Amino acid sequence: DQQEIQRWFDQAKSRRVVQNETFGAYRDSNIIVVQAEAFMNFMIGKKIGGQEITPNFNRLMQESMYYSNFYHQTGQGRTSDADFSSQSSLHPLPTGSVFVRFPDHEYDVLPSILKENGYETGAFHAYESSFWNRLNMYKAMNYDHFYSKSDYKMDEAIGWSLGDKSFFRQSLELMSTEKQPSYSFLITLSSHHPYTLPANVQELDTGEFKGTIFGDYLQSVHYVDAAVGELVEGMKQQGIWDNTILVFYGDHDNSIQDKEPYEQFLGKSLTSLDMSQIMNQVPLLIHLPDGQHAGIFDEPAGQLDMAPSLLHLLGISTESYYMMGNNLFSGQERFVVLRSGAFTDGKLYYVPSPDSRFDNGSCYDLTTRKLADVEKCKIPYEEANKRLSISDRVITGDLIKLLRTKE
Ligand code: GP9
Repeated sequence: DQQEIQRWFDQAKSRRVVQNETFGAYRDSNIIVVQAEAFMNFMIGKKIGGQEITPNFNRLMQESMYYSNFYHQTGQGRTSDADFSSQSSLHPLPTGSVFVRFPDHEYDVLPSILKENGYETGAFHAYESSFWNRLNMYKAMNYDHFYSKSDYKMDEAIGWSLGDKSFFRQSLELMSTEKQPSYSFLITLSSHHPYTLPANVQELDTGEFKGTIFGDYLQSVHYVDAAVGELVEGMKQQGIWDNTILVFYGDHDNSIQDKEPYEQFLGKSLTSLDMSQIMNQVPLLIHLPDGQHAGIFDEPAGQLDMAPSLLHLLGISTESYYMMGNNLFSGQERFVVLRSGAFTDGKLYYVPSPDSRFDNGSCYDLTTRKLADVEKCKIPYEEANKRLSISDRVITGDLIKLLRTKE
């Protein structure tokens, strides 16, 4: 069992660890990662009544790497799963949250690795520190600081807590006291379900969606987008724009499952494949300090890919780490497995059936966007399940510690 797991990680390493021109190209840059609440991909670049939903994101996209086929890989642990997968490059669990169930097990996580490499590290989230067991988990992840609700002045009340505009402004102030290079992980909250914003911050005319949860969702995303615009301005004023890698991604879907508002918004009828992609895709944006490598990248990618990719840019080898995600800068083909057992390699897209029987699942050909013979998905299906099972065994059995002693 352990040998099989070790063999899988060795193969993953040979795909991931690459010395090319981007390896170390941004050595010692500061990093700010923004994990945005329920921030999905379908409304990026879209307008309603002539008004852009995400004008700031769209502008930033021009000088950033935008991953248009990026998937969240979360399960029942929702925001905490997105956090766990992005920092550890392992899958979340099939039930519950790793943060709650196994905070004391060993993982190769970004804050801890960066701290070992001379970074000052901080997690920022203006909510109760105990939620999702963050206080314990962030200690275990070796963050130098965890700034939670009590570290912020509640000067802008939105939804569950502080509005994201104030959250970003105050987070930048807190960051300015840290030594560089620094790693800052910011978790937003204003676009949390049920998405109701105070009237004075509603700046989007949601037209036909006014008074619906879908309209409220677009409204809240528009507010978060404005906050992101202010964050970028704040970073420029603070003099850190040119020496910081800014990463922005959505944590998970908005829980609005009903197909109709999406069809109405996008102006077309949607297939099951379209809906599955809409509900599982979140945007990923990477802005490099010199604005290089900007463009739209449509090969599949997922949250597990963040840690190995950032470490590659910083020139920190991931050779000794137990990570499962792709290195987005390796030039290798990518395979993305979702917690539900769905997967894609960019050519095929498989959706499991509720009874989990392989043949009852749907295997789509992404070129025709039509159903293909399910047998076409057989080999990647086995690989996807192997990955989920290895990840589960590593997490629940605290295997990283054990595997490392046997190296
Ligand atoms: C609360 C926030 C919400 O701290 O992270 O988490 P969610 O309910 O989206 O998982």
